[in-house]
Amino acid sequence: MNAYRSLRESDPQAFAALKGEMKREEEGLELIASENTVSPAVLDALGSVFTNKYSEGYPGNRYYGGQDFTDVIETLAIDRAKELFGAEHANVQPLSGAAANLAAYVSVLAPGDTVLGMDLSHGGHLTHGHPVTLPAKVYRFVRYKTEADGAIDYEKLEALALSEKPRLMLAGFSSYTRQIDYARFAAIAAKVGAVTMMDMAHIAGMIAGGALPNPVPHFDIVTATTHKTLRGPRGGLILCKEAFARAVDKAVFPGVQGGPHMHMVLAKAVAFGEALRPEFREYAAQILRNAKAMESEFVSLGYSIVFGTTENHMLLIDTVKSRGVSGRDAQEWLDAAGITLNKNVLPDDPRGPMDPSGVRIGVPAATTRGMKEAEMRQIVLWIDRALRSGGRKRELSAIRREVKALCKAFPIYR
Ligand code: DSN
Repeated sequence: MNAYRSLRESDPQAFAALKGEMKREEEGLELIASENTVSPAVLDALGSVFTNKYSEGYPGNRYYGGQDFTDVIETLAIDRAKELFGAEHANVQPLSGAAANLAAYVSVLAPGDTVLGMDLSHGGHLTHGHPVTLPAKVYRFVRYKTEADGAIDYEKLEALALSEKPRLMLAGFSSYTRQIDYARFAAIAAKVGAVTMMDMAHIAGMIAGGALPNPVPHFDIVTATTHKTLRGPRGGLILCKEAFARAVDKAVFPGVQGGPHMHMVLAKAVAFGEALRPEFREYAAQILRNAKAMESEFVSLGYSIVFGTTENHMLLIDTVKSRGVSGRDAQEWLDAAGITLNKNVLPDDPRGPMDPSGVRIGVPAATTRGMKEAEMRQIVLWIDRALRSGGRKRELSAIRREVKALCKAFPIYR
């Protein structure tokens, strides 16, 4: 807490909110699949003087002076990202995953071009062509779906590609638990002459840690965020084949962004350095073991697992089918019990996105604080108790006390 002395003294109101968030994170269980907790070194980088610096351009070729050290850190981040994923080219400037995806589209598409992307309720992301987004107004997105068993039917996908003749075929997801067949996907794209793109935002850390197959050799362009399983600062990343490097760099800056956020670039370099260490491989493997432990406990309690099973860090549970509780109630009751997750639409969900049929659960943050299979099983029992509680405050408070005791044994920032 002493580290924040200046903030406490100069702005007690802002400091009070920070203190509240620190307590919330330490005392609660974070199960939002896209969240994680960064190391103290990444936090140091984010709070550094690099936030003061403008650096439009790229290392060795900037628009403003004073770039001696920005060039050092951006080159470090680029080199580490390339090493981590075996990529030919890396752009570490995207401010977020949405910005990375937008820049990727701009780099290869002309307005009106057709893109195949995964349907939102089947696991795709908003930026993969949902009608409310800007890319969907500029490009023509055609969205593919998953099958009843949770898999993608590649024969159907090929038929769709042959009939729609996309310029870009996009793989990737934000609420999907199965492994994509990268080679098959790329082979279909090759048949129709489409550029291939994979959004690996959710699973970048598991890929970096060797727990999941690497899409980079198969795809022309791969986008990611750096703050999910990769456990870095909030931000985006684009990896691509050398042939796309110039177009991608131009699309990021000046195409869709201005000055990069260099404190974030420093933090990315630090996080990539951490992900290159052997401990990170163990972390990625434990994420997978923890997700499977949760799955088997949910199955033994009779829960309906969406997409059939999990092959990554997250699970989707049909709470309506399993316990007659809507996704919104489940999220609210669990919040009251000190367990944070998000309500989530399920494939072709008959309910709206603000009160859908299920929840998404992720284990990366709990795994970061050292929790293993036994804790995962206990967490599932608490979730089940909360969903059976009918929202009764006394029961949710009792669970919260138990959650707090467990969290105390697994501190985030010692
Ligand atoms: N909001 C992120 C997620 O939760 O999956 C994706 O951008």
